Amino acid sequence: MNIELIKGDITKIEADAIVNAANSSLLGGGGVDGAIHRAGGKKILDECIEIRNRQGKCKTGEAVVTTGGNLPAKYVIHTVGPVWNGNEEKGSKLLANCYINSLKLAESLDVKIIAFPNISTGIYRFPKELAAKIAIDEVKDFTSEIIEKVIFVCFDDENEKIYRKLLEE
Ligand code: AR6
Repeated sequence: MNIELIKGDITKIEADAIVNAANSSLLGGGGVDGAIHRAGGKKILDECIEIRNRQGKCKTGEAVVTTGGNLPAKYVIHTVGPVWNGNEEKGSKLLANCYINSLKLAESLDVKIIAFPNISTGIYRFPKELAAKIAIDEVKDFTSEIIEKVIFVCFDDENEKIYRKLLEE
């Protein structure tokens, strides 16, 4: 899989799927979650509510899919990152699961291009450097016959710098 780094707003990205850093309620929130629901429209929330009614909340590290609504992306994969609580081992495993489960779900949908935000590094306060290392390691370790490109979309300067450095190594 090719890896690309973009600085900007994930709601503008033309990919088959974009990933949302959601919360377990799946009912929207702030940060990238708020931006995706605002730009994508009501259809995304309606499908999230259907998923809630079917399976209950989405557990940390797991992923579900909805339409992209009004977004350029066909699908939104909603994953729930861990809230940082200082437990590096447990948090790292859960964050890795977000990337793995999103990629697996994308494969099942025949997604060729997928874009990830920097999951958990905003409101959930996960250390940015560690989160970036986990994201890049998991994507590099994931071999796929279906997914051709993974785009890391960094919104803030700090994340962009960290990703650029790690990807150049
Ligand atoms: N495009 C790309 N990245 C963005 C955008 C955007 N439009 N907006 C923010 N980011 P956060 P979390 C970056 O807080 O830490 C929500 O309320 C941001 O700079 O969105 O996983 C949910 O409902 C940061 O690097 O998600 C949950 O309750 C990254 O996205 C909670 O926040 C993640 O920041 C999840 O917290």
